[in-house]
Amino acid sequence: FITTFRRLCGQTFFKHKVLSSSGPGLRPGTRGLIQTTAYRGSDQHGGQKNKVICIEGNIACGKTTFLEYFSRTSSIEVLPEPISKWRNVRGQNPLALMYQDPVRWGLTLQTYVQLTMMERHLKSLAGPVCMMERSIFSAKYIFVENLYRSGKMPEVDFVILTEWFDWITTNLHLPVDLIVYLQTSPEKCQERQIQRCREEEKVIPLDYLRSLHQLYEDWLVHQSSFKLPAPVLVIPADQDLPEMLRLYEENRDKVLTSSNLR
Ligand code: DCM
Ligand code: MG
Repeated sequence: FITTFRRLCGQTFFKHKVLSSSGPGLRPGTRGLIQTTAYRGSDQHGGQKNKVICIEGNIACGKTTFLEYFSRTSSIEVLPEPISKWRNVRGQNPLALMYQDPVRWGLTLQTYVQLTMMERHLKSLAGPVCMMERSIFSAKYIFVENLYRSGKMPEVDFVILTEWFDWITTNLHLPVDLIVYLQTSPEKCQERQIQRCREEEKVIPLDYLRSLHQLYEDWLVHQSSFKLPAPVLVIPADQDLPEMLRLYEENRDKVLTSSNLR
């Protein structure tokens, strides 16, 4: 099975020997899933390793603008968050449900976020250089953590999401080369979030943005909470658009060359 898989994909996503038929939860049927995913290996780009850059930051901090800028001005592939899926999965809107009643629907949304972000990471390996919006890591360390700490996620839901997350990150190879943190004040995010006017987000209070901000700062700046999957480049992002574009340009080489770190 491992041989077939390697031949098909040119790379091992599974870190350990879990691909043997006795591996944890991987029945022979798993092979079908892998066969249908045409992901190429991270070391299959003319002998060059592919590079994955994750753009992180609070809600409405300007990640999309950053992604669009690099998409327009470079040849790298860009993978935005799969938010259209979170707003519509077979006619259901788990994002709206989560904002309406986080205690009831937090697990529902975050289970789906975890699945779709895992897909994004696997897709990012099709490189050669790929920039993705957020990551499976911030989904867990920021959003799930925040729901749990604020008492809006029951312990059993948190534990189950954690088990899933640990299994995925232990058994799948989801490499990240660089994290770009767009650092904003919660007040600026609120201003931008009100401007963009996404229906589901109308109920977000400033305190919610403040909690997410603190979790982001502890993770990426103080580096005191959770393990970092990659080095971090911090870009202050409170300025208005022309100044932000200038800063992106100024950081362009750092973003594109420090992704050579892995
Ligand atoms: N979101 C969430 N949980 C996650 C990731 C995102 O609830 N793990 C929400 C926050 C925002 C929206 O999805 O409402 C993403 O928008 P943005 O990219 O501006 O943060
Ligand atoms: Mg976004």
